[in-house]
Amino acid sequence: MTTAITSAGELAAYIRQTVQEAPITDMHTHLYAPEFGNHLLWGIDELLTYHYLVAEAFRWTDTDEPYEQFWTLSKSEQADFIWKKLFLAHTPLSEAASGVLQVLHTMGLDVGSRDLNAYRRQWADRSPQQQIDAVFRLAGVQEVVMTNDPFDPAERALWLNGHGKEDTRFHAALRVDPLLNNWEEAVLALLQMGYQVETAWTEQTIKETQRFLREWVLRMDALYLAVSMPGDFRYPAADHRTRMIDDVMIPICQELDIPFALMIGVRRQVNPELKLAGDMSMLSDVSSVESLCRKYPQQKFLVTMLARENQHELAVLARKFRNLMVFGCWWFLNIASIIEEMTALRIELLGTSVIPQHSDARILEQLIYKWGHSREIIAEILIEKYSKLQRVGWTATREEIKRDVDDLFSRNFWRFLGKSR
Ligand code: FIX
Ligand code: ZN
Repeated sequence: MTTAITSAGELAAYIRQTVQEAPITDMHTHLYAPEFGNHLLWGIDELLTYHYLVAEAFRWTDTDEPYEQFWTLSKSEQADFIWKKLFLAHTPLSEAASGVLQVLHTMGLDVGSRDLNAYRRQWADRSPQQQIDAVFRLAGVQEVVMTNDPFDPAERALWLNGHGKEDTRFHAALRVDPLLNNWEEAVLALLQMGYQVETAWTEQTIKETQRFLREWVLRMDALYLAVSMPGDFRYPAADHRTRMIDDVMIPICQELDIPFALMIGVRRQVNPELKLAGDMSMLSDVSSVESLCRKYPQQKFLVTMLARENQHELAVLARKFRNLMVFGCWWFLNIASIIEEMTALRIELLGTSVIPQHSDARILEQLIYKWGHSREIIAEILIEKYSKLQRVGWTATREEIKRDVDDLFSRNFWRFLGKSR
């Protein structure tokens, strides 16, 4: 029995409810399963010292105040500093600052008290597992994909000791930026790990780097291979990146049948004094992604770009290549005004064949506000689009709306991986 919705008000209400209840697969985060120990960041002090807020707090310091003064503080002292600067001395209007308050509110805390120590006491007797269960429930997140780095000795040791796959809500993605962006350093690390490589691009180096990727994809059961690159990435080019992509990464992704995720447009460490907060965005070259999609029509590419100015061209490119799946409103784009702009243009150009959002959460509780704001914005855009159809006599059924929403928030990702959900 189909259940078409004929009234505009009923349609809007049903879409809001369906989006609010949609189970989410968050396909790019910096979260870790509990067995990764301190790699998993959670709690109010971690929320307040999120690198987005560090950057914003420094804007309220005098130019003669040494950055080092902040970095020598303890985690809770850093959180106190940021709380004073961004929440008490100034109103927390920014996306990242207001997000902290959204988390406190959703967790049922008394936001109006403005009592940071009272908030801290709320976390005092919680375990990571309990907090993961609570936050996943509050955020409506079902599964997340981690960002797993075998070049990080601490994480590498956990995987080599058989950890990493105990909590099935956490999936792995193999992240290998050094292979593309810092080959000299990567060679030293690969040699230490027992791979017989050298800086020169020899047959043996190619084979051994392939072996590295193959072994780690299989060890992690990685859903995709991921790299981030600066906007000056060009493909094809007579350079190391093209050789690494052509000779190593694509062959392994093809052999193991996994997508290749490209996150393009970051200019790392423009202000190293800010540490993790010191990265910048830059324009990217969409035609390089076009060349990759055309050269490798069987290879699936998950692509997100960091510059707002690239979004329309990237969405148009996705119309040309079915092996290209654009995803997320990445990093500096994950703000209400741009999520709205990007989601509208993507749906207008691609319909529902897109992954509109990922959270990029670094701290567990961020899932609550990052998905809270995205659900609201995406729902309003869908209401406008379905209402337009209703006005000309196309009445989507409840089942069709739920199908479309589940595609956007989860199934498009799994289908692109070739795994049903
Ligand atoms: O390269 C990435 O995965 C970026 O998302 C991070 O480097 C960045 O710090 C971040 O977390 C942005 O949201
Ligand atoms: Zn990220």
